[in-house]
Amino acid sequence: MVDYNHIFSERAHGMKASEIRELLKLTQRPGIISFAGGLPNPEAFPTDTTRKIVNELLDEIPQKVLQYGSTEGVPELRGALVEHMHKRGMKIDKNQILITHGSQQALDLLSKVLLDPGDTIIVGSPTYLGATGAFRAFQARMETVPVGEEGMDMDELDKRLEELIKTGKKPKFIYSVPTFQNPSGVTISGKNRERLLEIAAKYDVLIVEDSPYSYLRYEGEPQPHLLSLDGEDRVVRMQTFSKILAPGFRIAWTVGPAQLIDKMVIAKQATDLCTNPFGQYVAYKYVSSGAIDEHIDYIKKLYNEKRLTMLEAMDEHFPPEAKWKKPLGGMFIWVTLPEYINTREMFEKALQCDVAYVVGDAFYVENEGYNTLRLNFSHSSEEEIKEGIKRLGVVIKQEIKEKKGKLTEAIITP
Ligand code: PMP
Ligand code: G9A
Repeated sequence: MVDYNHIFSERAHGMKASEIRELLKLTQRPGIISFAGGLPNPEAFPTDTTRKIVNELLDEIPQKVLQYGSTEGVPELRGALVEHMHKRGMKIDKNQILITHGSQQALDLLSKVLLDPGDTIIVGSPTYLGATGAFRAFQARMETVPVGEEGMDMDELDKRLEELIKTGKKPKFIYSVPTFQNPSGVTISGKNRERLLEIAAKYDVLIVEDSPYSYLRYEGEPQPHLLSLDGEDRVVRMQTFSKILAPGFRIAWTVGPAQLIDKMVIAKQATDLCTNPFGQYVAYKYVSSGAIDEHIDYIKKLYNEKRLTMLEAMDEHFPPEAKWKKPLGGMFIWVTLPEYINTREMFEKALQCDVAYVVGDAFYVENEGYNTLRLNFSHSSEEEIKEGIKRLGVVIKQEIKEKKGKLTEAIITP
């Protein structure tokens, strides 16, 4: 038999399976209540409107929707997105937009055109594991900066950049999910957004603004997008239809300096030629008719109710040792347990009680966060949220009791 381990590239050896993707297989088991994957609620899929749009497209332009499209994306969707972004304070041209198969592909293409093996980049601690998976596949050296209640720690970022540059390891970019971050739910404050742009300019590094959740705000005032604050072609912004329409279409858009977008287009030619035109035309109809805005209003209402239900259930069932912050938007609640708890060890026990979460350490590049976990509140029904949080509350209380007992034993009997 062939031993592939001797044949795989160095790059392939460095790749790591996504914990979320692996968990998805596990949590599809009947009876399990999963707060793991960041999945939209199936109730939120606009099937009637989509059916109508699909019929219209097949009647009106079958020769376009079933044909190959241009690598940049179909012109109608790119045009509609330019207008959509203008209305939200982002003045961009059509040649600054690339349509990709999800933002995940944009992260991959961006890495493909910017990263050589061993290049340094900066990511938050914690940060989105799908992004670190893409960066790792291109053999990036990831330096981390702590993410606190106001997002990335700007003093630490400034210090770290200075040190890295002094030692000849200038980062290519800073990767950030500035609004309702996955996994922590935190948003970078207005003051810190300006500071981030200043720091990036001071050290001349790019900023990757990955923003799938900015439209899902349930409370508080919107913060300016990093792209709107940028006057130097320093920011590349990613948005996706996955969380506001349906991830099944796999349609997202990246906006950035034309020079960078052009290179990503060439990289995409070698990857998949073009993003699926059928899905792009559906997305175009949603954007150009304004149906997307109506749909966003609908899901915001739905997800807000689920968020409040989960928070209320957590207040009722979680012990005082568990800590979390109320997220003002997005899809996640980030929980920190006492330091003597390992959520990876506890995961097996949760599964036995038919409830799942994502272990927090999966969102850290370095060995950290073993006492944290991420809960998704968008996917489950209200009933599942109440029941699942009750089950998880029992698991957490039991784990604390057990581990605390062991800790006391160890202190008493040295
Ligand atoms: N970035 C972040 C921060 C995400 O949370 C996700 C999805 N969970 C993605 C990118 C990828 O989204 P998609 O490929 O579905 O557009
Ligand atoms: O299904 C996926 O991998 C997308 C979800 C991401 C997440 O749970 O953060």
